[in-house]
Amino acid sequence: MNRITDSALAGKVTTADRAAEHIHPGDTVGMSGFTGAGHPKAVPAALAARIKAAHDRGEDFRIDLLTGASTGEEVDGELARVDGIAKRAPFVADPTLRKQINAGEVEYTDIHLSHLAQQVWFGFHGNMDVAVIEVAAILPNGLLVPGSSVGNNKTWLDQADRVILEVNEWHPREYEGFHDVYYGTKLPPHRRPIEILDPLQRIGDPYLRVDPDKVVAVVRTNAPDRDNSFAEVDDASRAMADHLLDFLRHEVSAGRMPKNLLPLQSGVGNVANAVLAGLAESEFEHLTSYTEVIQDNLLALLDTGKLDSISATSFSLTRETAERFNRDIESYKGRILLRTQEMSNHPEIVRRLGVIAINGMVEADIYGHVNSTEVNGSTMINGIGGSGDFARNAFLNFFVSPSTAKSGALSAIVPMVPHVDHTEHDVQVIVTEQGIADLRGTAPNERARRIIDNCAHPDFRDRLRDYHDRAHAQNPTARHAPHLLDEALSWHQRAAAEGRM
Ligand code: 0RQ
Repeated sequence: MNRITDSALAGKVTTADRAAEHIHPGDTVGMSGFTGAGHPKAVPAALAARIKAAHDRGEDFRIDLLTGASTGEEVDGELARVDGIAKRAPFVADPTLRKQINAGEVEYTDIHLSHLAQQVWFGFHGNMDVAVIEVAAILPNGLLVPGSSVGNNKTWLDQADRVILEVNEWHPREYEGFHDVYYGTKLPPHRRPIEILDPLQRIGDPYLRVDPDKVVAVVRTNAPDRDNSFAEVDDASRAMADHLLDFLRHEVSAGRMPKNLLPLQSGVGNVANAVLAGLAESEFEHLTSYTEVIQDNLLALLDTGKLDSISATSFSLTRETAERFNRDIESYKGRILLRTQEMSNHPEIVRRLGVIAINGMVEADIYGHVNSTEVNGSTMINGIGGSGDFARNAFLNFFVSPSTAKSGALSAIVPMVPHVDHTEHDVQVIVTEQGIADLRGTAPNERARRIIDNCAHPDFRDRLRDYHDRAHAQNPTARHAPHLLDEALSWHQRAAAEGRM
């Protein structure tokens, strides 16, 4: 089937090398891509070759790169390997780029995923020179059928001076009808309410739009998205999933939640995957999901009939599941909606729908502050992603992690986190394989008791209790959330000195 039915844009089809010539040193480039889905597959490599050639000639050539979330080897990997990225936002998962960020060679701005598009509209990130956007098809009059993610593509297409489109035939043409792109966003003080009252409610168009005059090149590709593999569900993940499901049962029996729960958001990672697997075997029915990414087990929940609908901004599937989805795509129509990430993660909607947010963490402290991003307060892992968008505005939020890291050498419950992503004001329930700490309505000292008793690993419990007791004893006039600052910080230094980091 012809994927480009607009004759003007069909006339702009060219090679990736020619397309990449439209990207210049110092440009701010907005690329499509979210959790390894829907990123451009050809132009970034051609750009990387151009950058390498410039560096070989002794010339400077780096770009500032904005995307939806993480991309794939073809974007961050290719560009990082030629030292082609000066600044990056809002999320990373590529090992080479992570290394460069942690070596201080790339400036990384870690931003809530719902914030970046509006910050670009506000002018906080300067002018966007070029957008490189992957789509499934180009229709007449600048209408575009998106593929496996929407992310920030609407904003990049609106804001960029020049646009390069990649039409990837790996995405089924039948994607038409799976998307909802909201074109009603205005800037403050003219904003209107976003009236999504149900996860599958449409408020926008099924298409992205582009001004055809801005399109400088169209490139045809046929390449798969990233293969997002998962570890098998292990005992610790299964235990965390069991604790969490029991907690939800308790909430239903206490009358705080309907029998089919409230719309679910699950973060990326193995624990989230295990929770979804647990739900598939549970008694819960007619579930819904208002989330950011669709992982294998979320799709599996839809297949079992336990889940009625999913609103998200992107897929993040294993290759095998992605290929099966592509074959059976028609059977999912009307049950899955992909929105812009401004809408999938929108605080107003998350709060209105009463989302149940489940996200991973690196560590939590005894008072309930959560670190999701920086090991030892300094070494970036991925970024905050959408966890803050959902957690702060959720009806109920969970932060989950094994109680120890590095084969049991490090406690994931610490006296004071060395970096805070989610504060004590936001965090409601902490889950480890040891148990669950319900922090709702508690003051700091009660939180400390619950977190240490229920969530800390037995190997570390006494040390944490001793810390809390001594902090209490030594601070007679500061007992709201008592700390021994030198000792709290040296907890991490000691771990490093003992070779446990
Ligand atoms: O490092 O690979 O070098 O050993 O941190 O840890 O065990 O792979 O953890 O896959 O569950 O991810 C918070 C990173 C957890 C994730 C985080 C080290 C550990 C390893 C990763 P190594 P694991 P998971 C919406 C939701 C933010 C974004 C988000 C995340 C590495 O959940 O990125 O929530 N969250 N998005 O060894 C020292 C500890 C440690 C530790 C782990 N206590 N101390 N190192 N590590 N715990 C979706 C999106 O936004 C797309």
